[in-house]
Amino acid sequence: MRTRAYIALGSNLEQPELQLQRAVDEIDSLPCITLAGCSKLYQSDPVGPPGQPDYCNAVIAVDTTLTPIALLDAMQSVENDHGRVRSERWGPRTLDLDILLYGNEVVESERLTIPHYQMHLRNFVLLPLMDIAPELVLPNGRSIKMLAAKTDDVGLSIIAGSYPWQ
Ligand code: ROI
Repeated sequence: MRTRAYIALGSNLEQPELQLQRAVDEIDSLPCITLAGCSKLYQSDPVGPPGQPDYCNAVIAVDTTLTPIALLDAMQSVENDHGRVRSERWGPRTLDLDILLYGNEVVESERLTIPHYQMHLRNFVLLPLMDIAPELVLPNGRSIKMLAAKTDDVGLSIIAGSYPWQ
């Protein structure tokens, strides 16, 4: 069975735009995953410890036959291929791939929480999601449109339109 999932991409090290472009291409080429949509490319002020570079952010939709945990493994292996080192909490990173949603499922395990626990708070997630899935509704019944209306676009700007960005 194929499930529509949404993944947030973020990078603020080593040519962030290129990191995100490459990551989308790599995810699309994985077996069991098909790219179904891609937001515009955004630049955003860092959330977390100050003094780190601005981020590039985007959100993609994928159709996959992988289970949530297998999808997490696949995303972590793409992160690792991009030289991701897990050090400081909320510190700078070459590539972050967060599973936001997996169909209408709720997952609460040691490794994985779906929906992503902070997605409703982050304009760099909600506004890219609005690009590709404005009618989306979370498992708890809250709509992306309503959540996006409650956020603002402070610190967020569009740096490229439709995919492929470069
Ligand atoms: N801040 C921004 N703007 N974008 C991100 O993708 C991002 N990712 C993170 C933290 C460190 C919380 N801050 C971020 O993981």
